[in-house]
Formats: sequence, structure tokens, C-alpha cells
Amino acid sequence: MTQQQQTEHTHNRKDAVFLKALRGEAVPYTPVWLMRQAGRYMKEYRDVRNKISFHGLCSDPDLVAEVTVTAVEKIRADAAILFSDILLIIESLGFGLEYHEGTGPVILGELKDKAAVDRLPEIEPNESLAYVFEGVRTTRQALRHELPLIGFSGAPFTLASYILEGGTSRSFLKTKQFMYNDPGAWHALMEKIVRGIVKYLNGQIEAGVDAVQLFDSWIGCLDPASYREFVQPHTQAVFEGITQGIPTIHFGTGTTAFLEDFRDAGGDVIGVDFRVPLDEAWQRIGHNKGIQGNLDPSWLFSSQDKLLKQTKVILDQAGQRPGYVFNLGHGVLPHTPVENVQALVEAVHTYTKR
Ligand code: 1CP
Repeated sequence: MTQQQQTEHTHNRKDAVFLKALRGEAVPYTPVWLMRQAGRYMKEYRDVRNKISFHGLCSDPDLVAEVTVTAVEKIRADAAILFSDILLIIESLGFGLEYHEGTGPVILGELKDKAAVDRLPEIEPNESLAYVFEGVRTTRQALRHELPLIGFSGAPFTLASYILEGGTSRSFLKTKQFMYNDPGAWHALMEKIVRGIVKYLNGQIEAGVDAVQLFDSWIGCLDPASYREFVQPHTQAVFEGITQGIPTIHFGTGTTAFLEDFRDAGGDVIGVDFRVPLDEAWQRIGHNKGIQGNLDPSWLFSSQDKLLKQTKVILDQAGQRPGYVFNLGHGVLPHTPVENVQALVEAVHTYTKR
């Protein structure tokens, strides 16, 4: 037996603490990973980015693997997340995508009505996103055998909002106008996106990811009734389409006003932001489901004393119940001191050791 086979023999990845937590099983300590754990706060990442554009990086399987593995090893998280971006799939619908330094992403193209939605091509990830699947395979090979790899996609609403706004937005007015004024066109757009997301996530699963997370980052801009009418059935269709047996995480921010509806849309584990106390959120979600979260990423800019004190508040709220994954309430911010991220991960492990 080679050493690699030996490790594969003794460590079944299915028994990884992170995957156990996603399945609601007992764990020896609370697993932790951080959204955007690979990114600009890390010197190794900035060094790679100095040599290649963000888009170029996402399209290069070897660099994707390098950035993914470096981040998880450097902060000693319990899972790696594929280095990629939720917006890449938008190109498959025929829109232009540009990343501008400082101002954020720009999506080029217009969508006026139902006829325009019908003219959009079907998303065929095997053709347009084959480089992501290759990135999964290369990363899986580069990653320590026992470390789980998370695949992901943007959720239908968040992706539709980027398309309709043409980028980042504060009011989401264009999205809401489209949704409220032309519901037929809205639902047709969502259905087309859903079909693409399902194929995209199942392709990532086939290529080797161990769990998937759906990011509905901007869903909190909606009122609860609009969430139920215009979004929930579509998100539900995504979860229903995902290959059985792979654990799923459903993350959103600003979901406090409709957390029960958000939960009902699907996901084995619900990711919550920092605007709701974790214990209160879990009560509402129900302890028969898992939860992930929810430290405000801004705490990482405090002294380690304050950071760890706030972390313990959240860990105490989770109370060693099964089905908990520690994470931030949203992604790691640029300029975050990396030594605080490392201290945070270590503290979660030590403090929760059973
Ligand atoms: O290097 C750079 O200048 C690019 C910055 C960057 C990075 C590091 C972007 C552009 N995307 C990413 C990586 C990324 N994006 C990951 C990598 C894996 C990891 O977590 O380590 C993931 C999971 C995402 C997902 C993503 N992209 C989301 C959902 C998560 C979230 O933070 O809510 C969203 C909303 C995006 C859009 C996006 N891509 C990039 C930026 C700067 C943005 C946000 C822009 C905005 O404010 O709308």
C-alpha cells in the first residue's frame, strides 16, 4: 500500500467532523470553515492575484486548487470551499461579466420582458463551466484526503438580481420592478436559472465535492410575502433537484423576517447571518435541522480578547447540540488580520472539545 492509499484506508472522508455535523451526528468538536476563507485578506492570495486577473484565476484549475488548498491549510479549517464565484454561471446565459477593481462586478446585457427571457439560452454547464468541474477534480487531488470540499452556487434570486441590476445594488429596484410588474417573465427567468443551477451543482458533485452550499446573499431585501411568492418555490426546486445523499447548506443574509419560509425552501443546514442571535434562529428553524453561523466578520478586526469572547457567546448559544457548523454571518472582509482568523479557528476547536 502506498502512503496515500494508507491514509485513504484509515480516514474515510465520510467521517470528517464537518460532514458529520451536516448530517446531524455527534462530533468530537465543533467544525468550522469561513465563507470567503480564500481571498484578499491573505497574502498568498494577493500574490497569485498580482499575476492574474480574478476571472483568469477562476478559469485556471491548477491555480484554483492552489488557492483553495493554501487557504484551508493556513487557517486549519475543517472544510475547503472551491475557489470560484457565484457570478460565473451568468455568462452561460449569454451575459457579459467583468470584474472591476474597487467597484465590483459588472454584468453586461439587457433583459426587458418575457420574450427576452425566452431568448436566453439554456445553461449547459458541461460546455460553459467545464473549467469549474476541472477545478473541482484538480482541487480534490491536491487536497488532503480527509478534508471535505464544498461546492456552491448562487441561489436563483441572488443570481437574477445581479442580472437585472447589472451588478451590485442597494435598493434592488430594477429586480423588484421586473418581479412585480411582469411576474410571468420573472418566473420564467427563475425557472431557467433553476434548471442551470441544478445541472451545475450536480456536475460539481459528480466531479467530487462532498457538500454544496447555495448562497442567497441578497435575499434579505424582500418582504416575507414576496419571498414566498416569487422565490421560495424556485429555491425549493433547486434543493429537490440536487443529487440525493449529498449534504446541503442554504445560506442567506437578512432572513430574520422570514426564517421559517427560508428553511422550508430546503437545505439540511441553514446558514444565518449575524443580525439574529444563533439560539433564537435555531429555535425558529427547529433543532431537527442543522445551523451554520454566525459571527459578524467585523469582530475579526477587534483584539483577540474581544473576538474570542464574542465567539464563545455564539458557541454557548449553540450549546453542543448536534448539527452545528461554526462560520461567520457573512464572508471574511478584505484587510482582516489573518492571525485573528487563525486564532478564531483554533479557539472554536479548543473551546468545543468534548
Ligand atoms: O480578488 C478579487 O479582487 C476578487 C474578489 C472576489 C473573491 C475572492 C470575488 C469577486 N469573488 C471571490 C471568491 C468567492 N466568491 C468565493 C470563494 C470561495 C471562498 O469562500 O473562499 C465564493 C464562495 C464567492 C461567492 C460570492 N461571490 C458571493 C456569495 C457570498 C457572499 O459573500 O455573499 C457573492 C455575492 C459574490 C459576488 C462577488 N464576487 C466578487 C465580489 C467582490 C462579489 C461581491 C460584489 C457585491 O458586493 O455585489
